[in-house]
Amino acid sequence: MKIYFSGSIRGGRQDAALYRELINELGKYGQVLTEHIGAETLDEQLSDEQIYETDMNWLRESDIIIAEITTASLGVGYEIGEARALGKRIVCLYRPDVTPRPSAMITGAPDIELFPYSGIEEAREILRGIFES
Ligand code: 6K6
Repeated sequence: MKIYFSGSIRGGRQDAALYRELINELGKYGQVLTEHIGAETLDEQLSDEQIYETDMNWLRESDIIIAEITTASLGVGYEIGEARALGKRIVCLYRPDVTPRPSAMITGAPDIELFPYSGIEEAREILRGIFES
């Protein structure tokens, strides 16, 4: 199982530690192609063109995309749209206590599975349900 985890980078890094925990959890169910999303420091070596090319290849390769959408990010929204066009299974997690109403283009889209949650323990339960059912 190849998992594409999507989370905010230039949209804001306030949830980076939570992304790390989610990525860690996802590692129990498959290979997370995008572990760097949880990195403490950002790799500034790659050009934007290299980032785009690499990420699009990983997206095509992946079986499922898990996006944490609490922090609004253009890149995450773009990846969700591309994943939909590629026919991938898309799961979006968000914390309504922080972001009660994520973009309607995500919450209103057919085929996108949406899971509100309050913290890592609840996220673990949700992921268990997704990967073990
Ligand atoms: C980040 C962490 C370590 O190195 C980096 C360098 N930057 C990026 N590397 C890989 N993917 C990126 C990078 N910047 C954005 N992305 C992709 O866009 C990721 O797959 C994220 O899910 C998404 C975040 O978009 P923004 O608009 O918040 O940056």
